[in-house]
Amino acid sequence: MLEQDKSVKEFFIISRVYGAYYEIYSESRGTVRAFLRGKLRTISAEERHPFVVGDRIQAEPSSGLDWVICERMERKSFLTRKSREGDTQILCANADQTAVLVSLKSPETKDGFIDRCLAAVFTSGTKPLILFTKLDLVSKEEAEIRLSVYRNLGYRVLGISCTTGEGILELQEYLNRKTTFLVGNSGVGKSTLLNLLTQKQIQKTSGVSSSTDKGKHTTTNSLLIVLSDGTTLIDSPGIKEWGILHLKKEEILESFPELLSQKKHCEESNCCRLSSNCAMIQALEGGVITLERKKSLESMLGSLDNPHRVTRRDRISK
Ligand SMILES: Nc1nc2c(ncn2[C@@H]2O[C@H](COP(=O)(O)OP(=O)(O)OP(=O)(O)O)[C@@H](O)[C@H]2O)c(=O)[nH]1
Ligand SMILES: [Mg+2]
Repeated sequence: MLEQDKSVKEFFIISRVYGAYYEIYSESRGTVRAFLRGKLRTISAEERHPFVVGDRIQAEPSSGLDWVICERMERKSFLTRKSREGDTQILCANADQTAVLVSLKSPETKDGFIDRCLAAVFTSGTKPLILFTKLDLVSKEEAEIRLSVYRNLGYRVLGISCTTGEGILELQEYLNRKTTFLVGNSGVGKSTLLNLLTQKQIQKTSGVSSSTDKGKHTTTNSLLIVLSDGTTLIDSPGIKEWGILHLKKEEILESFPELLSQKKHCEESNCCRLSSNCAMIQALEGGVITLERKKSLESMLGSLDNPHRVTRRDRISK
């Protein structure tokens, strides 16, 4: 009897999270619906996101076609954001890499936004990949100027167009048999890319607003899709602002490659907590970083110092 109990548990990956239930996937079962076991529901009340897309879990069959989630495996990576309101959100678990999608035009993705994403990716256990999308909307020269900033810093950078297919074959090599989390501001083309790579219209997409030049927040739940060769993609809702309050000051500095590379000049092997001897601080003041990137870094550090900054919008709404 005991033997039989053990054998009914099966491994799955969480592929979508709804309020009250989950969709879980395994190669043999495909996608099925699941609920949390009672005991796990109490854990879930304490930890805000104990089960997220990408989590590896064990589940057993329940009544009807549903399954019950019994256990979560240890996460090998996870991507976090923490907003000014103090909310910590885990966006996905166990991805090998995070593809930060940056739209070259319509909507605009600012470098400051990219740097915040890259700082969060830096501590996540996933490798960054920067995908500049909508290559068809700008000239080669314009694209090259933006791509080269991050390529010269040592990032893996690729320009793609879902409209013309440019860069897609090369991208597939980067994605091959890995789990990739697709992230970016609304309208950059995350779902369009997922549909193109799966060759199915799985996700709804919609045009960018002509009045604001912003995306319409079409995707509302993350979705994990496994292709026939095991390549796994996770589409996610557009991010307005990537709160980085979960990061320490030294982690933010280290997420800038031009500063991280200076750490070899540090006298102490452990971080000196950014004293005046810190090689990264000295490099920052010595000008190894461009003015634009220094500004972006200072804005990130500023949001740590002043997490409850009152914005103009807050004042108006009071
Ligand atoms: N010209 C051009 N348009 C594109 C490209 N990729 C996507 N689009 C368009 O951009 C718009 C937004 O695409 P989505 O895939 O919905 O964007 P998203 O990132 O999933 O947006 P959210 O779900 O709101 O986060 C759609 O009208 C797409 O057709 C591209 O390579 N070139
Ligand atoms: Mg989408």
